Amino acid sequence: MPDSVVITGTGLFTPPHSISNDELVASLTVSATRFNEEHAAEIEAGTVEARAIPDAEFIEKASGIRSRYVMEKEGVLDPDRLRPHLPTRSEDELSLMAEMALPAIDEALAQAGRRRDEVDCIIVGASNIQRAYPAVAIEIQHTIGAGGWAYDMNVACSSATFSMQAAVDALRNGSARCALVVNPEITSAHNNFALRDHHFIFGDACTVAVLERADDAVAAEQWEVLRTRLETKFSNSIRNDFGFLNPCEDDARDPFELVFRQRGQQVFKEVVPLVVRHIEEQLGALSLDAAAIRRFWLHQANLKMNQLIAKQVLGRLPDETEAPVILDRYANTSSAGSVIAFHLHRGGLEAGHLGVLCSFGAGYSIGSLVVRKR
Ligand code: CO8
Repeated sequence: MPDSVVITGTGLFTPPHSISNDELVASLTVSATRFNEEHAAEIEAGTVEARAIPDAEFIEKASGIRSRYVMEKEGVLDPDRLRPHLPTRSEDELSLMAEMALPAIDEALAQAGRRRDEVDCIIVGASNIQRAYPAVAIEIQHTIGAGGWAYDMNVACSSATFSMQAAVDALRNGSARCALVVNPEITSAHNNFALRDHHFIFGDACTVAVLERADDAVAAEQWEVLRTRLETKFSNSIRNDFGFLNPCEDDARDPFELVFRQRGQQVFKEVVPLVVRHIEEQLGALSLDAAAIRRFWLHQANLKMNQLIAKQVLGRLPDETEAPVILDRYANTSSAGSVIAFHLHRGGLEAGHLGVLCSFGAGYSIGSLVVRKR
């Protein structure tokens, strides 16, 4: 097929610091206990709400998460701070998001058998971009000596699949020949670690995928994109109000009250049926039965959620090779999650085998690709 597009390589940057549930719970326990002692009188009078004490057992049971990687650990675990130390960089220094992307880009390009200067399209997709402009994607393009064009986009946890569809479209219409989809997620900087309901959910990572026209591809391993599908449906159940209007608002709000928040149970209930229907329609359009799919690389937010989605799509519980789990070690890395699963768990599949890469999250947004190993 002349307009066939293939994924020819993937790369992963895993930050150097891991935080276990026990470590996270210990620091928030100190912080919450201290707060409650300091505000004992107001709490007693009912004018201040006591802070809840977290529980490591709850976290693993409710989510399947055991640990997460972060760009900086000491600040997150400091009970007086509860957020990473990320020193200000000058304009002459590489931005943090570009820096974490470089090792993943090189790994992905090596798999694809491509040089940095052969890239002519870079799309950075993430749930938060560290500045409005110049685009981090353009900074990466400049740093690696790529040609063509680059831009940033944000569709929260679905940023990877949405940017992959954009890359597929660009390759098919001839506006690019070698596209990089880069998903640098520094979730630790937009999570409120003081909130018991949210402090355990996220982790940092960066993934990269190389996409090319099948005619051009030289990689030893290639995954043909049979179909992409994107879907959005407005919801306030996952929200982040941090933005450029904040300093102009008349009622100033604490920046850490503005970052990520969600109604987790509602998200779970509403998103599972949407994703199941999305995958069924995606497979239906290709006249494929779910039984034909060897692997589901799903968004990594919650283990029970993924088991339920896979169970409803397959009609039975998946085994661990069919719907690989990486959230136990990485937690929810937003858009990077399903790509990490694809990167680490696509071994053992043979030519002709089919898989589905699917992400879902804030917006709501759902994106998926059906791929076939060549
Ligand atoms: N320790 C002890 N108890 C806790 C803790 C904790 N750490 N956290 C909550 N509890 C308590 C609650 O307060 C509640 O207490 P009570 O019954 O007294 O009210 C009780 O435990 C039960 O809480 P929940 O009902 O919230 O527990 P759930 O079983 O629903 O599990 C989950 C919570 C794990 C969050 C679950 O609801 C879930 O995973 N839902 C799906 C969420 C999801 O997929 N979200 C997608 C978000 S990602 C995205 O798209 C945004 C991208 C932006 C990235 C932003 C990066 C920062």
